[in-house]
Amino acid sequence: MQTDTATKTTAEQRRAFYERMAPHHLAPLWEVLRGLITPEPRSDCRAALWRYDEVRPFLLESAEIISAREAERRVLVLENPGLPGQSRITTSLYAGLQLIMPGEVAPAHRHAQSALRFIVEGSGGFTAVDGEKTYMSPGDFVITPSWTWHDHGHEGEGPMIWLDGLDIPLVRALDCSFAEGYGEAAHPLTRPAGDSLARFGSGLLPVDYEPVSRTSPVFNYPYSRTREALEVMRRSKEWDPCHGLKVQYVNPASGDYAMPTIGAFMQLLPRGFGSEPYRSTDATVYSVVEGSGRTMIGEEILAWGPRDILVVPSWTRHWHQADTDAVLFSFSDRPVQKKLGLWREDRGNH
Ligand code: 1HN
Repeated sequence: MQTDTATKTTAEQRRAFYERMAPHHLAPLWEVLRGLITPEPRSDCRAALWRYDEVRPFLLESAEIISAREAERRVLVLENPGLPGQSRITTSLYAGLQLIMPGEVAPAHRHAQSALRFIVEGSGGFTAVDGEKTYMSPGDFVITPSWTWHDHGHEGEGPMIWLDGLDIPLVRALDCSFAEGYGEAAHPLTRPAGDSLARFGSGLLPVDYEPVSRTSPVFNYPYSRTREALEVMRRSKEWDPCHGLKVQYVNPASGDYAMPTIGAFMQLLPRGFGSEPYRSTDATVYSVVEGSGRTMIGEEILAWGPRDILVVPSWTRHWHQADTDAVLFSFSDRPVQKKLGLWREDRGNH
């Protein structure tokens, strides 16, 4: 019989060996291998729910503590309870709720990170992206592409609140963050409000159009259009057992996701609908637009209503029940996983 010398060493001998090599920046793979290559996704990200009526008072109180200008962006970060202090809502994505009050400005800057805004409350607020303003209303999906100048303002009344989703942890993992301030509150406007939507979001493209970036040239997908589309589509009663009626936001110039790093979706669950269990490798953030119901996530039951935010971790079986007609916006890192050939989904209980 061949002797296996390694198995003869004691735990103490091994520890001494590891200690001798550590100053040389060497470490034994066999001690960590099983934690590195897990048979299934194993995440610290946990299922969580933020009730809007609990969060909103803190957000409004923040306006008494700091101005939007001083804060640069007055945001309460939605920290995943399993990832405290890391400014992450999932392992790969950041989310926060941003408040801007009438007359305030969030000054112009740009960064490598891509941002989405999903409008939750208020009207009369706007964001300007690379020289074009768009006014924002609840349910609108608004994009700030990587490295575009952007500032926000508010010409209306009452608080303006939206959910920010950024690829900050992804960009951090790749160490490719760049950022700069414009130096003035607002970047100059070069196009009228609504120009991008008319030019690129009408089933038309400028003749001979060549994309200038990987992000959609449409930067505000108004809820009025999305909601109307869902309402017409529901008439055919083709419900997906796991998703109800679910659509994804697209870049009209490529047919790809609207953003290169974040996929965004909207779904309608009719009153009384109970979805079948589903899981996918992209941890997903949901923002409830309309209606109420609950989502079962593993062993947890999260009951939600309008404007609540919830997160489903990677590869965690979940299903929804809608008490009323319900509309859910969601986003995840699905475009990244799909491009890398890593994305998986699993329907039902197998
Ligand atoms: C940012 O630029 C915005 O432009 C919001 O509204 C949140 C969080 C971290 C870094 C940059 C915005 C952000 C952010």
